[in-house]
Amino acid sequence: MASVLLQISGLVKHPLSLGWDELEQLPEAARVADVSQIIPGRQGAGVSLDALLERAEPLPPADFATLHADRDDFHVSVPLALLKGQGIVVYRLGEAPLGTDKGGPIRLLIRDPLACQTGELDDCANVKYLSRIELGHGRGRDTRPTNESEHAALHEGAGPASPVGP
Ligand SMILES: Nc1nc2c(c(=O)[nH]1)N[C@H]1C(S)=C(S)[C@@H](COP(=O)(O)O)O[C@H]1N2
Ligand SMILES: [Mo]
Repeated sequence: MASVLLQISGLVKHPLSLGWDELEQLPEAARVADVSQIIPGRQGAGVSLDALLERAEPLPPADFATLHADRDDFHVSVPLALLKGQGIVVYRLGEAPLGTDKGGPIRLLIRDPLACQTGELDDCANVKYLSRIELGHGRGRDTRPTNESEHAALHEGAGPASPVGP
């Protein structure tokens, strides 16, 4: 599978274009074999975001990571320092790629998220269909809902209650 699943770009020494094979080749220490053991109710396996960022090597002025889901134009920008130790990049379920029904092919999961809108690293930062991580200086694009009605509308649109998909 040669197609690129996730790119890491911006203020990094080594921009990365990661496909299935590159993700599979990451060492054991980078791997999370079963995300349900860490975050109850979540499924799949992946790698730590820290391991990917270590390989990309953010350059000194970089202090924000912007997580882009180009599929549905959803974006989250969080301080790099807060992400440390928190991000799991889930990309497989059993032997298969993570399905879009679970936010695949790449789903970011935060180990200890705050409730939506209570802080930087909240549930809303669990980005589905993650396609690019852009390192930058200062906050980047962030389209997370900022109030309850926006939040409800977003969930309505994404949820199974919606009669027509995007
Ligand atoms: N690409 C994308 N990721 C997204 C969203 C979205 O609309 N698009 N919604 C976010 C919000 S607001 C929340 S609360 C969580 C919900 O995901 P869950 O139902 O798996 O908990 O996904 C987040 N990730
Ligand atoms: Mo949310």
